Amino acid sequence: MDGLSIYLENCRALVERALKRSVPVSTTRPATIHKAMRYSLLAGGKRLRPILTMAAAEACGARDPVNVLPAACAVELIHTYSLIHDDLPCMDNDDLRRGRPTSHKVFGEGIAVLAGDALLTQAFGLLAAMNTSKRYPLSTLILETANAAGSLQLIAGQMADLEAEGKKPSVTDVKFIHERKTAAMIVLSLRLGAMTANASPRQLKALTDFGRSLGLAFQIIDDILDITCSSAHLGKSAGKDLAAAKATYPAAIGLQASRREASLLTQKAHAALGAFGSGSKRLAQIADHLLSRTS
Ligand code: GRG
Repeated sequence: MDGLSIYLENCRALVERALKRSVPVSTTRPATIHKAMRYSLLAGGKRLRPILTMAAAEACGARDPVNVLPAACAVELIHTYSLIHDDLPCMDNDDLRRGRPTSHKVFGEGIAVLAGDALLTQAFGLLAAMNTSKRYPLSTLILETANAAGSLQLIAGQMADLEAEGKKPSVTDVKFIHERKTAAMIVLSLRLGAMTANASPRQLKALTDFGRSLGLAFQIIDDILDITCSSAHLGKSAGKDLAAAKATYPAAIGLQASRREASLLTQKAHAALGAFGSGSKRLAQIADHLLSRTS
């Protein structure tokens, strides 16, 4: 394994252990809700967002990754909630997620809604119990998170995505959706890591710029993979964007131009890291890794 693969595996192992402890065990009453929360949360997934939280903290000089784990878990809980709700019949109506039947297929719609609600709520519980750094009080971390998950960012992106279905999308519309639906949570992941590590304002701004470019590139690659890969390979339903006439980069500008755009955005992400020197090595490697990913 190369250095990055080992780093990602180590981060993932820490995150998995912390995630297992972040929600009640599945025998806790009422058992079904805790089973449903754990079913989706512990179903694998790349754990990209918590890894970014850890790598951002490291870039800002954090020595012990353990301090950042509650924030890393909080972003993964919010991400998992958004996937459960996005898969519901009233949204994207998906049967497959992280290589398994979706939450509502296993537990029914009502429990899937509640499992998402409970994960979102627990994310704020994890943040509220954190130790914070000198520059960034707890209220700042909580407000950042509420903004990124709220009706101006994550929900705004999902809302615009629903409204755009079936219409020929302009690249401006798709960018609006992707920046909110995907990039906002990636920016949040990085900012929470940076804040936990007491980042300077300059470091925080650099990581925010990095996250905006990386987040958009990540979603463009996701759009491309939806067309070029199978469901079995992705562990989620492929080909749905075209079938549902979703607002995607390939639909707006074609596959080749989308690949070029993702590559340009990755270069932009690298440029944003200029101020860090070798401290941001892992973030730079992750950006390249995401550009060339095949699942
Ligand atoms: C329902 C509030 C609400 C929001 C939904 C996250 C989302 C917004 C929709 C899910 C579908 C989608 C294409 C989201 C864009 C972000 C994205 C690419 C999610 C998948 O993230 P990965 O690839 O998934 O990191 P894993 O399973 O690896 O964590």
